[in-house]
Amino acid sequence: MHRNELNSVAKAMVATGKGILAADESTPTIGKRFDAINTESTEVTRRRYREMLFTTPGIADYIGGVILFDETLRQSTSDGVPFAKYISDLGMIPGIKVDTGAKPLAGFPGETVTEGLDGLRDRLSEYYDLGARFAKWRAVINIGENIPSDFCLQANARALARYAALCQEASIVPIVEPEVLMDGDHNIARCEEVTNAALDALFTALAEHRVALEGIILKPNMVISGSDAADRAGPAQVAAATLRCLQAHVPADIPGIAFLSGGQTAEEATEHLDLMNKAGDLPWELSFSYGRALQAPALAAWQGTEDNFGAGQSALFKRAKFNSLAHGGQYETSMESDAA
Ligand code: 5MM
Repeated sequence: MHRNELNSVAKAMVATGKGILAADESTPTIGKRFDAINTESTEVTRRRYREMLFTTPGIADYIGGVILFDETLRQSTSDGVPFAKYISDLGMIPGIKVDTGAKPLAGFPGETVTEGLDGLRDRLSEYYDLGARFAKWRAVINIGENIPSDFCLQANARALARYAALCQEASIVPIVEPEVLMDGDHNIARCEEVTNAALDALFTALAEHRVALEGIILKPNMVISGSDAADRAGPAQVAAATLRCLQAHVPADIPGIAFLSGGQTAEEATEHLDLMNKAGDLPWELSFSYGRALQAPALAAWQGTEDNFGAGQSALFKRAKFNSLAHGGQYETSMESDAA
């Protein structure tokens, strides 16, 4: 695929008012989500839950791309339409998580490196045939005493860049996700310092690996206080620090930035995105690629029962709509109670 075709797909994923639904939980992760609502995780229940999300009436007005897990990409709706076809017929773009998870980095206690490069060229070719037009790879960076090490940032940045180059070779747009975790009691300044270093390593590696920046989507964390920090920074500070960090590192060639939510509440994730978009002219689309911040209310409403299928869809619709408004800087926190 030529660079301009990759660019067209990337732009469509984060077009005005649109964002990405991250529904690519691996089997262990979706198992934890289902445990929390006392629902058994089986191939059947996982398929039905994902069907609830994707068939939400009106969802395609707010969602440009849906990230799937391998199992889901091979599943179909109750009417027998493959999910990838169902999603693209609605005008959304199907994507696939291709990493095989963050594994302990040997010799570096407390740090991880994401695996999945072996055989990736062949897997990408199969995923393209199954309908995927973008992919996702998530690096996980932990903040702690004396970590992250520079070596960990470099190892993860190089893996992300090798993955991105392979995706573009296969005519697939890579979502590049270097996640600095919120876990810990660090302050927002420490998160900013580590996010700056992670983005610096990433863009150096992307250049070295000759990745076409106009054909990727960046999926970063927001710059935010640790979840156990004593005095957590407020929304205005989060928005300002995140924009400062992105403006210092992300070239204007990138068509879009789509944040992960990382453990923020659904409402926080929407408000932060909105404040950044209200701040003014930005060189890239600033959108969302939320997993928990889109799905947590839907899971809570669904509770694993058919009776609540519609309630789950309504909960997802509300978050998708509010995040769409936030992408345009047109969300107000008062809308949360108005819509209750
Ligand atoms: C949806 O969760 C994704 C898959 O996680 P595992 O590989 O651990 O099962 C995850 O990568 C997600 O796409 C991103 O972290 C963004 O999700 P959040 O919940 O942080 O918005």
